[in-house]
Amino acid sequence: MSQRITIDPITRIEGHLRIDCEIDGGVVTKAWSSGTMWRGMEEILKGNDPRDAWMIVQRICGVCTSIHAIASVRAVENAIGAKVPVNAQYIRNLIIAAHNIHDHIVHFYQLSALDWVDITAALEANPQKASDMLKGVSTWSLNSADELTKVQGKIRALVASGQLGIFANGYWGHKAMKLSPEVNLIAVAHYLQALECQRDANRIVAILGGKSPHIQNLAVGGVANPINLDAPSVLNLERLLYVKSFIDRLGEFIEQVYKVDAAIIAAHYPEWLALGQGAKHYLSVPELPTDGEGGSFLLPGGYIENGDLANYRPIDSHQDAWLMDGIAESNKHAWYKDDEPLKPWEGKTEPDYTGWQDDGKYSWVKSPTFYGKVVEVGPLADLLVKLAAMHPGTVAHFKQLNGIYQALTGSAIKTEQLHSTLGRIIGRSVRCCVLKDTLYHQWQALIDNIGKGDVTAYIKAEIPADKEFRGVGFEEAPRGMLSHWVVIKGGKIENYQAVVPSTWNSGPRNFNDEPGPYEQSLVGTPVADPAKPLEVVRTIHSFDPCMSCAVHVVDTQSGDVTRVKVL
Ligand code: NFE
Ligand code: MG
Repeated sequence: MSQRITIDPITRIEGHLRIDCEIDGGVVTKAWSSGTMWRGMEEILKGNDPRDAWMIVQRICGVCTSIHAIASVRAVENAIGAKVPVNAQYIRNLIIAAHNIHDHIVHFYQLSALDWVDITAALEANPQKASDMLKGVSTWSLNSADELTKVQGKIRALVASGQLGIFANGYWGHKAMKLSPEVNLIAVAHYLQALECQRDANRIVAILGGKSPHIQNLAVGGVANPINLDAPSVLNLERLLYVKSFIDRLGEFIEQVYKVDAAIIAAHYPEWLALGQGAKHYLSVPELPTDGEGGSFLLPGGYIENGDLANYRPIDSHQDAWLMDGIAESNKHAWYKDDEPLKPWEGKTEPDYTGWQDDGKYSWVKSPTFYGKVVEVGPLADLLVKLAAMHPGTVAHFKQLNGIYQALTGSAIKTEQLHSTLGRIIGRSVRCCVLKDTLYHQWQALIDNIGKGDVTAYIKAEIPADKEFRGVGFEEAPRGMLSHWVVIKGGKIENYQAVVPSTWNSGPRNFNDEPGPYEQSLVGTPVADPAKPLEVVRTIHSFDPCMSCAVHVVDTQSGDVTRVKVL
């Protein structure tokens, strides 16, 4: 007899996500992913100066704020052919890298670790034994027995108080939890230390961007940071050295803690290398442009079909016509009209709420496709594409992580095993290492360029009112490929669509009734206790859902949207 479970809401994510599963014989046989929250940004953008759009659209999300802002200025710059000074690219790149690192650290430790770590079991650990386990793989000073003893004391006090606070409502003691008490203790210690380190990443964003979340320093045509190494109150040497101090601290945490922990978690749950496979088609875009035209990038992008890395197709530019032509969104199973796929510049967002229909409409998230295919975006796509491209940093960091895994398990992770729940977790850790390297690189590039006497960070961009423009801004965001599409007429915004990473991954069945990546990834997952579906949550969390991004609904044309009543 099959059984239906509904998890609503999924917690430790951003926004409102409902997951339904049909379970038969202890295994998920069918799944539905539904964005249950309606938002509307549309009327605000309509008729605005395109140069202001970034400030508005970064309110799509409080998590990946600067990401939307940068995608937006890129879209407008692309539309009008604006050049961007290299200093501005470097400053934006530092913000992108720091922001992504922040996001990944928070995901691994604060949002998903508790799916694998049993906090209360850490009480049985021997702190000295735990500390000894890390000798040889990590030089992190806070792995000492003293430090771990202190952390154990904190947990003991929490448990004794009967109020687990931030650790309340976990699946403690669940059969699917497999870490030893010592590894649980290490993970809790790093959970707490990560709260400090993620702040360092955000400080980099705040110093360069004016504040975080929601940076203030962008402009179509560059950035608004006045550069003068010797003057007060501008981007000067003191501030740049301050940024560097945070890069150094972050770098150590990522190398000595995050990379090691990702390998240790994987080594204790190797069965999750065979579970959670999503769409098996992967898309990512090149990121961190190093010239004013956006023609060369530090990190490669590409497309992989059917998981076949040998047939990977590189994407070298954000203006790649093949990339742009392949993207469409459809609404057959989403609560909007226009079931047929539409290209983003022609995209519409007219609501059509029907209530939940298993075989009809059941989500506010649209279904994006690439040449008609359901594709996964995000850290796993990013990892596979970069491995296929033989990106040296990615290859080296993955090898190192895999070395720790192999030392613990006796065998190495094979590339084919990365199409999995653990593949996403490993992908994020490797990506964090790579981005940390780019922080050093871009910081030095900025210093060197300013040292040559170039302090230009902005070139004023004019938008002629007598022409119509179309532009697209791509970005490799923490959850994957993001694109903003703008149509400009009479100097004002005529249409604006964002095709967002979590929309790609959390989308419902598409116009061919093919399930989206979340939905595909759940089929075949064993569920030990349907009343505590920890296994389902593990895989969904591995995508790091952000539903306010996924259901942003940015459309400037349909006035109807503001009159709809939801649920
Ligand atoms: Ni709201 Fe986002 C990222 C974007 S979304 S977090 O990363 O773009 O899916
Ligand atoms: Mg959209």
